[in-house]
Amino acid sequence: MKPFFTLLLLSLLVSCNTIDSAKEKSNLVDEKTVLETSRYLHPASNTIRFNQLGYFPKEKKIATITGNSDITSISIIDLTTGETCMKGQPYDKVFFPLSGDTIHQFDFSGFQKPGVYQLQVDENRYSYPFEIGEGIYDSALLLVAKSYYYHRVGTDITKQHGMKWHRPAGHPDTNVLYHSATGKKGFVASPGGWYDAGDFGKYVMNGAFSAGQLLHALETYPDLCPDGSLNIPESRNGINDLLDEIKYEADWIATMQDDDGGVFHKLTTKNFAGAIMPHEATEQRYIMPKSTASTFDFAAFLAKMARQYKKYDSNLAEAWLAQAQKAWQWGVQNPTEYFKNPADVSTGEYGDEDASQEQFWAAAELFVSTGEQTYLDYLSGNLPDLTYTYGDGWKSFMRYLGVFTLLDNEGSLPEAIAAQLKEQLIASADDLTNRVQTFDYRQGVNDFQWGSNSDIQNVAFVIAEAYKINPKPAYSDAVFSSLNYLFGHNATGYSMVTGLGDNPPMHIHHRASKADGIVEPVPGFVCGGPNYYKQDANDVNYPADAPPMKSYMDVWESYASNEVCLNWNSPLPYLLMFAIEQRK
Ligand code: G3I
Ligand code: 9MR
Repeated sequence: MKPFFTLLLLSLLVSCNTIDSAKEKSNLVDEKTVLETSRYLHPASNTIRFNQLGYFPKEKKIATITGNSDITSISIIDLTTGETCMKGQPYDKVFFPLSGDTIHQFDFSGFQKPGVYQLQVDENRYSYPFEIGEGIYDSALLLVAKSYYYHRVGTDITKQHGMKWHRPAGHPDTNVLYHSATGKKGFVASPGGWYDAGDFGKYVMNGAFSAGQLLHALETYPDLCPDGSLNIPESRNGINDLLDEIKYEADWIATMQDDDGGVFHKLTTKNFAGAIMPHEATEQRYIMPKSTASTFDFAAFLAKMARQYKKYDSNLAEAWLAQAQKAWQWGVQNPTEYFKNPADVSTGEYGDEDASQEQFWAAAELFVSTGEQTYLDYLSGNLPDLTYTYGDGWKSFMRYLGVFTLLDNEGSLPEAIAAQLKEQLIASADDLTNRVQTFDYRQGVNDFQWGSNSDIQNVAFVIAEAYKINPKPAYSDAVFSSLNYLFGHNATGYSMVTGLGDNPPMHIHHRASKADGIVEPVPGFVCGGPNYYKQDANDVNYPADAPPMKSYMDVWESYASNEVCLNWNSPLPYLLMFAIEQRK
């Protein structure tokens, strides 16, 4: 039976809101919590799709039953009593074009009694067990936020904090060589930070962006990952644990600035390593050339971080802010330094040939952190278009981050700008909500690209921000249904997050998970998800003619659908926090 941790949370869940409860919460993120297995009353079939973490009592609840058979009745069985507590009728069959399935749906929104249940379809088909309750996301939030700890570079992942996934430190990065394409010579130290993904690279583009999304969660919901909640080395140091974790990345990113203010694009080997543990990957690492996009991205993140950190260490916060301002100046003077991999390098490129979004985000954070007119002038003349396009991930979600920061600080903006941004954000959210309501499993995406799971979350992120301006139920429903997709209400039957739900990915493209000899992958990671373009090498056996929503394989070989990555995890703490706040 696969590991999961849905049911065991029932007796353990605690309020996520107070520092007083942090001690109990840290107990949740431990090995026992992750590994306990379920007690099914009836063997389950994964043809019945829904959110494997469960539902809030008052939430809309729709199960989708695949398998093309005619279904006449569905019941809800209470697992504590074994009794049938509701009988219902599915809707008529319909065809789902994105998954190629003919399905029935069953709406049990009216059933609101907290408990643990299985759905019974006709005589002998049963779903995974599921919970109805207000605590369904509390521990999931902590596990997902904690996943960044496992990405830490240059430090032991200890048994105390890493549980069974403890491992020796990898990549001290104290002797990193300047690649000749930088025009510089010699070695430099650039230690720490997070691994980007399944690979061991450190990329400013994606690191700063992901940290920015996490910081936005922290700014919006400052109390939901308090000190002591994540069981990381800094727990109990008087600082919010999520902020401590982000600082680990900030300390590395701050080392990536050249003397002239420009920021080096990445720190990687020339080629990807094999499937080995971090400490076994000892190839020479290089600092790669500077880029405009990374420089603005760096400026945005450090300017944002400075605001959060100043109450703990004002000197450090000031130093970061000064670095951010210097980066801004370099970016303005060097607007078209687009990064391309040097000829002898094949690690991730993270290229961006239009740095205007990074610049907008940087201007927004710098303006809010300094109040200086220069930044406001830039913002006023460069308000972005907020029409959402798929693939709006690390490259272009940055403009939204800028807008969110500005609207969170509306008081410092000229009224006309605030009004225009709000109007555009609402228009974007309305469009996206309409997409959610239209597409098969009620997810906001119908073009499934590399990292589609992040696209789905980013759509929900925009909608959740619009909810701040106009708290209408259609918006919160759309966010919830995106979470439902992620945790199992989808065409694959997987919960897309390791260690969460009854059927999570087990063979992610993550080198440590592949090489550590432990059956369960490192927990709390969102995998990339269905990718219709299937850009893997030719050794992945997707189902024949896999339709878009089924272009996913839980195998190590599928880096194009089953890798994990900083920016695929980073919207999730925010979305879970949104949900937790809406649970009543
Ligand atoms: O947007 C186009 C779409 O219009 C087109 O129809 C489709 C088919 O050709 O391609 C789409 O672009 C793809 C893009 O991802 C967005 O989906 C590119 O082909 C594809 O090559 C690109 O993949 C990127 C991948 O690196 C390969 O470079 C991913 O965005 C990016 O997230 C991923 O990032 C990697 C890092 O390089 C290294 N670390 C791991 C990380 C995650 O896999
Ligand atoms: O493992 C690599 C993964 O981390 C990257 O995101 C991906 C795309 O750049 O590439 C993977 O490496 C593969 C390489 O591109 C082609 N040969 C097989 C490698 C995976 O084992």
